[in-house]
This record gives sequence, structure tokens and C-alpha cells, in this order.
Amino acid sequence: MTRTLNIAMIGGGFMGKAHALAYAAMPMFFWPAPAIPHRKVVVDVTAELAEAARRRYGFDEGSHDWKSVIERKDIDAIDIVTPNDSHAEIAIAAAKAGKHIICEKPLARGGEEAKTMLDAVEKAGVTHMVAFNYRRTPAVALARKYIEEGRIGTILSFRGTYLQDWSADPNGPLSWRFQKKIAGSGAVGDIGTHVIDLARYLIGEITAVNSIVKTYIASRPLQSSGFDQLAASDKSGKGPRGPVDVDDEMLTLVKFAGGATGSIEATRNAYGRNNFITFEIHGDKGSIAFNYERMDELEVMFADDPGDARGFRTVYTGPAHPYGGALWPIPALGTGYGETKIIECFDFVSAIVKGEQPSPNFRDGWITELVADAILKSGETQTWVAVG
Ligand code: NAI
Ligand code: SOE
Repeated sequence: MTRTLNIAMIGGGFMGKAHALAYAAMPMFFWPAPAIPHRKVVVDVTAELAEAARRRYGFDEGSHDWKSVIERKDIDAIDIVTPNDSHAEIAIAAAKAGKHIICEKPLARGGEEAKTMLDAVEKAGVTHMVAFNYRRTPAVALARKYIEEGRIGTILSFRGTYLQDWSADPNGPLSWRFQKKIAGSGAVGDIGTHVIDLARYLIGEITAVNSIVKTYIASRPLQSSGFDQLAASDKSGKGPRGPVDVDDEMLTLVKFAGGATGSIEATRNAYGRNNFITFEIHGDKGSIAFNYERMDELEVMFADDPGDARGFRTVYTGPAHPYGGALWPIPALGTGYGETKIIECFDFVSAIVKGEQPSPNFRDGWITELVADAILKSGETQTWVAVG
């Protein structure tokens, strides 16, 4: 009979919603499921928030004490979907209690903190995963397949961006994402790390960076609740303000271990851009281009096409492509953010059942933090900085 895995999810905000959806939906797509993730306990900071999350997200129980939940014998896996400052404390306690762990990105507030988490999970021998879900987009996985198969030859260059505009308004609230002690950094850690993860997944290790890191908006209105009000309606600018001590934007050159060159840009201040995760990869036999805002499409150019047919073609992902057999039966019916989390959930549960480490795991999360650290340091020193 299919095994059940009892999940305790810590945090009931934006990612709480996405992960709860994935637990419920994963077996509907990936059937027979490797195991059934059961929504056992959801934890938030107060009993009221925990109860609201329990009812909304379909968990058996709510709690406002993650420490006691982690010690429970009937819990198999801990899902950390809290702001960045609590990832390490919760993950290390969960590892000591012998629980498998999935933790939202960025793994930590820098390489040093991430290493403490990696050491804890490796010592405990539990399964660990960091939730860089964009590499689970079928078109992104297809890009990797083409690269691995040599379809675009030796990789010469990678150009990646993550552009959003939700923080462009100076009267947007001072949420935890603008506070270094909670977030670790700004655009670098919050969204730059997604592109670093994609670059590592598609091209390989980044060895050195040369970066510009800037903060445009020095203060923001204080907000009353701990939730990140990404879409706050009151942007009047009235009321007290507090200092922003993280970056708004970064642009970096990167060198890859395999010899390729590249660039990565990340900003949450790019008016008109929403979830503009893009990459363009050039090889000596072709090119690949991707834009998450058209996430079912992969633009591909093969240099050995006949001269009169040369150019980018659009491949719409579907059943013939990675993860496609489990999703929808016709290409371009439309996948979304939810599907990336459902696939991530499948890979996490599969790894637990097989006793293997999924990718990206805490080691990947740690290496990504080392790249982010190097970018921040290079922004300060205005020099090339080696990673690690
Ligand atoms: P949020 O602010 O919407 O929700 C955080 C939730 O955690 C709130 O319900 C808050 O009350 C709760 N919380 C805070 N401290 C807690 C504690 N000690 N114990 C229990 N509950 C606690 O934040 P959001 O957007 O859900 O972000 C959470 C994490 O997910 C962050 O690390 C963020 O970087 C990551 N994230 C990842 C995304 C992705 O695409 N992979 C998308 C959005 C966020
Ligand atoms: C805000 O920039 C945010 O929610 C990030 O925290 C996520 O990682 C990204 O996927 C969506 O945008």
C-alpha cells in the first residue's frame, strides 16, 4: 500500500498556500504517487493564525509552537515556509529530531549560516531540499535536457535576469524583505538566488563575480503585521518610516568553471516587469531562450538547421517533455506557478521514499549563498571576487 508521510508545515503565508496546494495536488498528477503527503500540522506565530491556516489549507491540526511539533514522533517531514531569519533555527532542530526537511529559498542569510544547516542535515542523515522551484518549470528542465544532450554544443554564455516591480514604489511598506536582520539581503538573496540556481542547474558552478549592487529607496513606511504585504493597498506614504538596509538591485558578470561567461541581473524596481525570469544561452551549435512570463514556451535555435529555416523556433512544453506525462495531455494547455511546486513536492517525496538526496538540496543552497555573498562583497569592493 502507498505509504503516507505526515507533514508539519511551519509558516502559513504566501508559500504556505503554495506548498499546501502542492501536498494536496501532487498525487492527482503523479499517480501512483511515491507516497501520499498528509497535511498533518500547520504552525504560525499565534493560535489564531495557525487555526486560520489549518482551515484554509486543509491541515488536521494548527499550532503556534514549532518546537513541540518538531519533536512529535508522528511527523515525518518538516516544511519551512517562514521568513529567512528562522530557516536555520528550525532546520537544525528538525534535523536533530531526525525529520526530513524542505526549506524555502534562500536557504539562509548567507553562506556561514547555510553551512550550519548543511552540517546539521548531513550529520542527521535526513533528506533535505531547498525550494528553488523555477528549475521545475518543464521548459527549464527541457533546456537542461537539450544542453546535456549536446544539442546546442559547448556553452559559451549565459544571460539571466529576474525583474519585478512590486518594490518600485517608495511608499510600499517596510516588510521583512527590506530588513537585513530578517532577509539577509534584498534583491540578491530574494530573487537573485533563483537565477544563480538556474545558472548552476543549466551551466555549472560559478567561480567568480564582478558586481554592481545598489539601494535606491532608503526608507519605507512601517507596516503593522508580520506578513509580507507585497500587494499592500495603502501606499499613501503617511505615517512613520523605517530604514531599508538591503539592496534593491544587482547586476553581475559571472565566470563559470566550464569556461562560459555570463551575467545575472535582479531587481524588484523594474516597472512593468512582474515575474520576468529570463535566460538566454548561446552554445557553439545553437541557442536557447526562456521567459517565465511565457513559461510553457522554450525558444530554441539549432545552427545545423537548413539555411532557409534558420532561426528561433518555439517549443510548447507538453507530454513529450520533462514532467509532461504527469501534467496535462496537450502542449500549451497552460502550466503555472502551482505546477512548479507540485513537481517540487513530487521530487521531495520521491527522494524521501528512495532514501536519496534531491536536487537542489542544502549543499546547493549553501553554494548559492556563497555566490550571493561574493556578489555582495564585489558590490562593496568594486572588484572581481572569487566564490567561496
Ligand atoms: P509571508 O510573510 O507571506 O509568510 C510568512 C509566514 O510565516 C507568516 O504567516 C508568518 O506569520 C509566519 N511565521 C513567521 N515566523 C514564524 C515562526 N517562527 N513560526 C511559525 N510561523 C512563522 O512570507 P512568504 O512570502 O511566504 O515567504 C516565506 C519564505 O518563502 C521566505 O523564505 C521567502 O524567501 C520564500 N519564498 C519563496 C518563493 C518561491 O518562489 N520559491 C516565493 C515567495 C517566498
Ligand atoms: C518576492 O520577490 C517573491 O515573492 C520572492 O520572494 C520569490 O522567491 C519569487 O519567486 C516571487 O517573488
